Amino acid sequence: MKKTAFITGATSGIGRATALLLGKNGFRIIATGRRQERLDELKKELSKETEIHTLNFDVSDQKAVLNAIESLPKEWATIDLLINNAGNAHGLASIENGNMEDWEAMIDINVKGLLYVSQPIIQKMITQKSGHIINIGSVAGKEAYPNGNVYCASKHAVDALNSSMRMDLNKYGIKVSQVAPGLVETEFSLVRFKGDEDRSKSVYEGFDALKAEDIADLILFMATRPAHVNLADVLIFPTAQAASTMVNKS
Ligand code: NDP
Ligand code: 8X3
Repeated sequence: MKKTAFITGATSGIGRATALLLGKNGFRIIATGRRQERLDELKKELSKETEIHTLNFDVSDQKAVLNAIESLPKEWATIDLLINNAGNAHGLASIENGNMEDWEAMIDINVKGLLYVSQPIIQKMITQKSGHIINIGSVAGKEAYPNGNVYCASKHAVDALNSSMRMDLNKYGIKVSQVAPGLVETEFSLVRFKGDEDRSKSVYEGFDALKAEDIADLILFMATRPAHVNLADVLIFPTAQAASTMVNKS
């Protein structure tokens, strides 16, 4: 029987690439996000390969998260793999100039949203006596960088939650893993720079950035290891990157 993967932020970038790859490799997909037209498009594309169910909710709205998970039809009630991927950076500013709305958004989405989604799904996994959670952290959760302040803090929180969750869920046999990527060319910088395409493009110029598909490959590998193997925490960089602030641009 196919396993079911619940992927947050499947409308773009890493989440979308992961939905497509897992769907082509034996998983049924529950794809979530806020942009309905993107969910519909993904459903159309993926239904040729596997069963797909979509849910439209904002991860930072706890009621909406609970309602969406409760609304799952019986045949979608068992979740084997949760990929906590939804998230973004909002702004890049020195701490004294930071925008409070951006700060709230990053904490509400990247940290609280991850918790809101995880708890009801963890309850299901405990009842099922199995499950795997893959949290999408970042190199920004391993080392801070100038102007990254609140985004880095939110990803450091994901890093801490990943470790602590793994300890808390150890007694239930539930795997908890993190993927911590460096620079991946997605809509990430477009969101960070509020739609400024030139500024967003310049982040990935002069070197070969990771592609969303590279992260999807890694997630598929992690999700298909034997039951006794857990890749607990994987930092993945483009070859040109050695640290948050060190990229070899020629
Ligand atoms: P994208 O901007 O391409 O994708 C972000 C996804 O998150 C979208 O599907 C978006 O869907 C979803 N999302 C954002 N806010 C919310 C919300 N409030 N509620 C529900 N869904 C939301 O970026 P990436 O694919 O790059 O980002 C995915 C993850 O990877 C993030 O957690 C990011 O921090 C992390 N990451 C990215 C790196 C990079 O360099 N790109 C590097 C390291 C980590 P929608 O707008 O439809 O709701
Ligand atoms: C995204 C990578 O370096 O832009 O988490 O913060 S970075």
